Amino acid sequence: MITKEIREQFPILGQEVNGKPLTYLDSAATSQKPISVIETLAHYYKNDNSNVHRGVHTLGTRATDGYEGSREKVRRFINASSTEEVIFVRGTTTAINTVASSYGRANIGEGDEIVITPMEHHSNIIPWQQLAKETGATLKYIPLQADGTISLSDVENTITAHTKIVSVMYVSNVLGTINPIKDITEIAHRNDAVMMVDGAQAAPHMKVDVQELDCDFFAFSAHKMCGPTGIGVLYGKKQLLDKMEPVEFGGEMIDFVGLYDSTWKELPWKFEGGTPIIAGAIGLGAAIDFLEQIGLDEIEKIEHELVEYAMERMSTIEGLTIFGPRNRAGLVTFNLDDVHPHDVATVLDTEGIAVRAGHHCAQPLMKWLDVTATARASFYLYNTKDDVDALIEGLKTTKEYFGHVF
Ligand code: 7TS
Repeated sequence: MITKEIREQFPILGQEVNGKPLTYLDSAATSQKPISVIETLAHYYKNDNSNVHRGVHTLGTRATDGYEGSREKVRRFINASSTEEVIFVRGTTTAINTVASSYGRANIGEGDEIVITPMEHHSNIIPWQQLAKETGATLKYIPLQADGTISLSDVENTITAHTKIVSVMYVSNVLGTINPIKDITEIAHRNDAVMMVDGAQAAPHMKVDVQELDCDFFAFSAHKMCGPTGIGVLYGKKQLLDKMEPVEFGGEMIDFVGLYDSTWKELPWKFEGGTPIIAGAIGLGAAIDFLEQIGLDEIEKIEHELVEYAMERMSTIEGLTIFGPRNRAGLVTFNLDDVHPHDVATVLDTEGIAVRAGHHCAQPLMKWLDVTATARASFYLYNTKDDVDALIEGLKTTKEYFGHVF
């Protein structure tokens, strides 16, 4: 599919905002949805809506087949070895909290270490902070290099025989850094630690193979990859998940319930207490179909060309600072002179351009960058060079608008 054809699949992109054609550059926050995903959700509610794993009636079977069919699509998408290793959760945040609460509480104690990095999203910091506080474990950070990358010698020096869990983002939502997850996993395993990967900014944009990475846990959210909100995935290796306790108890996740004791269903259902996010999971399956039809390699290529072009054009704007390494995923975080990033985003919005401004749920990273906030333009498969050109014009307008201040 050429970009024009891809764009036509996204009805929302055809509108005007503030009298200008919409330029959507906030896909790292959430992606837009193609018509196939929107129609899959509508079709499900119009035709098949029912609860799963219970009734013998036809609608119940259709809903269950759709829900479990999506699990198989996810398994294939990340190359998990079995659907038992694919747990549907609310999103990346819930996936990480599940591992911290279940695996963490059972396996971490005083004197143990949890290793993360200062570039993590809050959802990959706070669950570990809480776990460290509860258990008396130590939270350690792999330091960042000046360009916002991680060096493997620092990883070697930070992970020790006391480390029990290492949790690192694959791709930074602020710097665009692509972390060497396979190497970090190897170092974690050499020290008998388990490796958790926050894949929220990776799974939508590049081919992920959890067996190749050899990570123990991998988390991602459907809404950042053309799917609906409210659904995401926790991948975990079967031998670890088998030994872990559920974190939510109730319907759907039980085998036998007595007055004083109960037993759980087998994997993956023991982690899916309550009526699951059925339509969401089916919508995620449709999103995977869509992404695979275009091809993850192709998507990576589109984004790479866009980010290279954006970096080149943005570097010609005087007073514009770009944060993060040269080699990066499809996003550019920046500040313009001394204009507050919220003001930059507000002026850009008047031009129909949607960018994110703020701390991007990465306050420790903002401190490391020595800024309070930044603006961020993030690309996805439906963006074009015209979007980058609109951003450049918008930034010039912003400079003119605030020109009198300086
Ligand atoms: N991890 C990373 C790397 C993220 O970028 C995000 C969301 C999350 C975790 C949390 O995902 P959720 O689906 O559970 O909320 N990042 C962003 C962002 O950059 N702007 O808005 C949300």
